Amino acid sequence: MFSAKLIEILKQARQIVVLTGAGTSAESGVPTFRDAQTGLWAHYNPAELASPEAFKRNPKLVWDWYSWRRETVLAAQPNAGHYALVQMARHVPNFHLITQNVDGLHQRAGSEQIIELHGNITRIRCEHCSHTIDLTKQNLDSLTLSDTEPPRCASCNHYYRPDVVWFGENLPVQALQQAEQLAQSCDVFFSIGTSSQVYPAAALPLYANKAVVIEINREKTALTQQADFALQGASGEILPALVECVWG
Ligand code: BJW
Ligand code: ZN
Repeated sequence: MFSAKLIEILKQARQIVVLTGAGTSAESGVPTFRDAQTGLWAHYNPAELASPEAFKRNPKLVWDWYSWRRETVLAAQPNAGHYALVQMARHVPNFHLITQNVDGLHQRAGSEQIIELHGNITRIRCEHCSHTIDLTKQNLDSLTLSDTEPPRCASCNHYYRPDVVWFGENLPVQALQQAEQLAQSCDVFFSIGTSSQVYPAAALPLYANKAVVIEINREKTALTQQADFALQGASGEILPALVECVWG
């Protein structure tokens, strides 16, 4: 299933960096970003809801979209692809996981020291004073909920918003710098389940100029042509098979 050359490269690898995107969680039942528009939300364009302008225009609409997605995420379980990355980390001297995902499923699978580039949907933060609430630890019911607007911060009365990075907003500076440095120094760079359309994350494989770049995706993407190896298929199937083949 995998070429002997690929297996040898991975066996020799000293520093692996993995960048994941929404496709990694698809087999957990979490819709990918561009598919997050089913049912009630079919008429909305995700790219237009994930912006500060949308929240300003219609805070309750954006709040409700995220509440709906948060429920899906909290009910989902990590899949075989998430667990395979936990295994991979145990076999490689230097392993780093960078994710664009906001669902926290890598953490729940047991991956450690994850670099989150786009925040986390299970946290909310005050849009003004940044007071943050982790909704995996505290229930939303503890806030005053209204039918017409998002909950308001107890200390400054501004709205809470999801603690994620919207289009037009800067990524967390330290996380991005660390991700760029890791990409520059690694010998193998995986890009898994991402359409490679959203910057600056999509540029990370370009920083990995000393590395063998391996893509795992169901479809061809903007990166496929430049990748050294493009493994086409579901990450929940390919990753466990690859880890077993190389380190099993
Ligand atoms: C499977 C699978 C299976 C399915 N197995 N695979 C340079 C050039 C052009 C534009 C820009 C640029 N620099 C910045 C910009 C603007 C913008 C941008 O990139 N726009 C592009 C769309 C053109 N970037 C930004 O605004 C960023 N901020 C920034 O750069 O600030 C400075 C600045 C501002 C303004 C101008 C210039 C500079 C912020 C980006 C924040 C992204 N946030 C989101 C929302 C997070 C919260 C939420 O979830 O609601 O993050 S957008 C969305 O995209 C989300 C994702 O993390 C991110 C990436 O998506 P991903 O993961 O790739 O998912 P999909 O759905 O696109 O693809 C899924 C893939 O999985 C597909 O390929 C499937 O085939 C595959 N798949 N099942 C394997 N089982
Ligand atoms: Zn506040």
